[in-house]
Amino acid sequence: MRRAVCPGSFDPVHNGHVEIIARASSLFDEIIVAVSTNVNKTYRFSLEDRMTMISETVSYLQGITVMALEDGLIAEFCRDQGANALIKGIRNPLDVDYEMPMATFNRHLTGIETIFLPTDGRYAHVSSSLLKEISGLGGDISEFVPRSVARRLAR
Ligand code: COD
Repeated sequence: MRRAVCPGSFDPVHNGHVEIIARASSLFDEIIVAVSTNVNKTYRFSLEDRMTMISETVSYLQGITVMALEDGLIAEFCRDQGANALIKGIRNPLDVDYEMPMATFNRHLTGIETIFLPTDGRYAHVSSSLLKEISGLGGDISEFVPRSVARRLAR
């Protein structure tokens, strides 16, 4: 059984995330979407809401489990879950610069390998923080988020 972890804040999940999760699920038997609960971070959506939005969105895919990523090392989470790889979506060179040292540290910590999947061009400019800002100012972001997310953002 090949298992990979897709970690993130997912505050909220958007179509760029979903596309990466879907592509990862075609490469592995099982994907754990690990939703971060960093106590030093302020989230717009509760952990429960972030997990619900992901579960609703990826329900059409087989072999996806959504879990909370309790505070701690992602490398240890992967080891505890018996995962073979960590999956990260890459939008641009800045993402590579940010992710490379973490990938190296994570491999050093527990041997977990990181696989980088390049984003689909449609989502290279998309981030949760920009979507929150634009929707908060009345902009239309419906093209970039699942329906359940658009509804919650509009509230
Ligand atoms: N297209 C494709 N991929 C995307 C897009 C997009 N438009 N937007 C984001 N992504 C990717 C990101 O690159 C990331 O891989 C994933 O989707 C999640 O993105 P976010 O923004 O929801 O999540 P982040 O970046 O806030 O998540 C950070 C983690 C929780 C992964 C990170 O903080 C972590 O690993 N924490 C665990 C603590 C730890 O072990 N620290 C030591 C590391 S060495």
